[in-house]
Amino acid sequence: MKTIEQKGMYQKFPRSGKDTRVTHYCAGCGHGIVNKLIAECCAEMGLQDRTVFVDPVGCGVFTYYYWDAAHISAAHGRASAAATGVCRARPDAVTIAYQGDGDLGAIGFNNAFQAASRGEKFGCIFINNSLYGMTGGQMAPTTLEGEKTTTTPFGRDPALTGHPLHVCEVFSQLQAPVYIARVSVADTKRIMQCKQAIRRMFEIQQAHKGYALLEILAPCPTNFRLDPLKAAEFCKNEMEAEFPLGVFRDVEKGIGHETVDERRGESSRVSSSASVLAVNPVPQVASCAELFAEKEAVPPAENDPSVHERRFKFAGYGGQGILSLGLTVAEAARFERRYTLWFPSYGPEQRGGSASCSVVVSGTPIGSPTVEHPDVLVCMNQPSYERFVDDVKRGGTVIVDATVPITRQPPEGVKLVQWPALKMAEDFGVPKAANTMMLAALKKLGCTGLSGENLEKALVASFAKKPALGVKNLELLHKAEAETCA
Ligand SMILES: Cc1ncc(C[n+]2csc(CCOP(=O)(O)OP(=O)(O)O)c2C)c(N)n1
Repeated sequence: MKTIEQKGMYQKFPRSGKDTRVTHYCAGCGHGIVNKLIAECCAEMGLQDRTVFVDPVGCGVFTYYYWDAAHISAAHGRASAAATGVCRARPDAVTIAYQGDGDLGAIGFNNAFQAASRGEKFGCIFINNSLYGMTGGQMAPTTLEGEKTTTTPFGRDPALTGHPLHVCEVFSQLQAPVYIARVSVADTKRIMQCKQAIRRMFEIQQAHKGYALLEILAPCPTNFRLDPLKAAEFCKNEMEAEFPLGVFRDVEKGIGHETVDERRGESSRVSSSASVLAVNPVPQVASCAELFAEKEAVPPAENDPSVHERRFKFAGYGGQGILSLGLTVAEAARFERRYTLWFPSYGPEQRGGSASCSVVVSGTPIGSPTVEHPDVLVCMNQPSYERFVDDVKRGGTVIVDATVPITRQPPEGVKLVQWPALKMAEDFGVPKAANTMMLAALKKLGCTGLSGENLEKALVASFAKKPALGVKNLELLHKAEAETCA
C-alpha cells in the first residue's frame, strides 16, 4: 500500500517504542487534527530546522513522537515558562509552546499570563477541549456551565466551581501580545481557518514580532462520551456559544490593539473589537446534560454529620481491576447518597504497572481527595502492601491477597485479613474477577460502612454495558462471601 507522506511529521514514530505511523490520539480528537496542521505549516514555511516546540503534559505530551523539529518537554503547566527560556536563549529560533486548557488555564495560568504580559517572543497554541483529557475528563477552568465531567457529575455549577475562563478575552487586556485569536477544528471550513491562523502565528514568530496566543476549540469524543461527529457538533454549538471565534488582536493588521491611554478612555473596546470569523450556523445537537445519560440518575448527597468519614486505599497491579473496585465502592456510596470521591493514581502504562486509588466516603462535604492514612487498605500485590501498610489508621483494616508474603505486621491496633482473592477467582474459573472477590471481603467484614444492597447494586452497575457479566459477578460475590476469612 502506498503511504502518503505527511509534511513536517516523522514518517514513522519510533519514539513511541512501536514501529507505527499511528498516533496515540483517539478517533475524532482535535489534537490529532491540530498536530497535522502545525506540522504542515512548519514544513511548508521551511521552518523545521529553526523551530523548537515546547510540549505540555496532557494529551499533547507526545508531540515529540510526531513533529520533525526540536522539542523540549515541560512539566505540567510550565510550557510557557520553558518557552520563555528557549526564546531568550535562542532568539534566532521559532519557539512554539503547545498547551491544553488544564495545562495553561489551571496549573499554568500565571506563568502563561506573565509571559504574555512580558511579551515574550514565542507563539502559544492553546487547545481548549473544555476538560482534562489525559487524566480522564475532569473539569477544567474552561468547562462550560452545566457541562458534566467526572468531577462535575451533575454539571458545572458556577456557584461552586465558577464560570468558564475566557483565556483570549483575559489575555486581550494585556498590552504586549501582538496576536490573539480563537479558532476551531470542528469542521472542514474551520480547519482551513485554523490552518491560516497557525500560519499567521508562525509568520509572527519567524519575524520575531512578539507574543502570540492561538486558542483552538477542539472536540474530545472520548471524554464528551459522544461519537466523533456529535463531539464536533458539541464543539460548534455549545463551546462556540461560550467561546466566540475571532481575531481579538493582530497588531500589524490594526485589529484590536489600543494604547493604554486609549484603553483608559474606553475600557470595553478590546473584547468588542474582536473580528468574528464568518462561520456557518449549525443545527442544535444533544446538550452536555445528555452526555452521562446512561448513568443512573441518583439524587445528590444528603448532609448527615452523624456519618463519619471513611478513607480507603486500593492498590495492586494495573489490570487487576483495582481502580474499578474503588470506583464500585464510591458508586455504592453514591447510591447511599453519601458524599464520595474516587481518586486514581497510575503510571503511564495501561497494564502491568502499579495502580492505586483513594476513595473517601462521608456524610458531609469532603475537603481533600487524597488518602494518606486509610481506614481500610486493600492490597492485591506485595509492592502495594509494603508501600501502604504502615500508613493504616489505628482501628483500621488491611485486606491483603493471601499470596502476598507478610514481611512485616501492620501497625498496632490494625486488623490484618489475608483473603485468597486471586485463588478464589482462579478456582471459580474467572481469574479476572479477583477484584469482585475483594469486594466480597469488604462486604463480609462490613468495613465500608455501606449497605450490602448498595455494594451489590454498584457491582452490577459497573457492568452496565455487559449485563450478563454483572449477573455472573454477583453470583461469584455470593460464592466468595460463603468462604471463611483467615
Ligand atoms: C504537577 C502535575 N499536576 C497534575 C498532573 C496530572 N495531569 C496530567 S495531564 C493533566 C491535565 C491535562 O489536561 P489539559 O491540559 O486540558 O490537556 P488535555 O489532556 O485535555 O489535552 C493533569 C492534571 C501532572 N502530571 N503534574
